[in-house]
Amino acid sequence: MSSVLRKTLTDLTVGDLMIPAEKVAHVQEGNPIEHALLVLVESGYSSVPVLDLEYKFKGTIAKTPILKSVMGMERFEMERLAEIKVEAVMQKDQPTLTEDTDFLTCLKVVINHAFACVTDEQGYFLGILTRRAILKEVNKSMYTTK
Ligand code: 2BA
Repeated sequence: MSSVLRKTLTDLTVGDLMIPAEKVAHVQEGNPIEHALLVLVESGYSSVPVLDLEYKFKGTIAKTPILKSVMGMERFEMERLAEIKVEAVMQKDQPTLTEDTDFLTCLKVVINHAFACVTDEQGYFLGILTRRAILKEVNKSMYTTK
């Protein structure tokens, strides 16, 4: 039996539910947005984490701000995708969690965010917690508690 099954909802922490860093698609802040768009389109995700060269969490990047940044008066100026850096377009004001963050805090965070990044005390990226992981546990608990 997994640790997730043995615990009640309120005993769960981020560490029980997160997707580890090695399974998460990400880009670096110094990459051109062309690379970020390729990662987003290839992975199928609408938004992914942005890290620095040391693997510290810096923000997230999504398809819509990338496309807005190359939107001209009459057309998308796609040649500019190679000139603009991820750091100029990424969202910086994103919530972060630590592995010991409790379930109720996670539930509140995923109301407004499809995922939140998990970091250690130094800001090194450890993985993500998705809305799907939280909803799965809520759904499971509906069938196991009265
Ligand atoms: P979105 O890309 O907007 O995806 C919304 C939901 O659609 C996902 O919810 C998932 O249920 C489904 N989905 C989208 N693309 C998928 C794919 N390639 N494979 C499987 N399912 C896919 P969540 O699983 O709750 O994920 C929430 C958000 O977390 C995603 O939003 C994405 O921005 C990010 N994310 C999830 N897994 C990721 C990973 N391995 N690497 C990078 N980002 C990830």
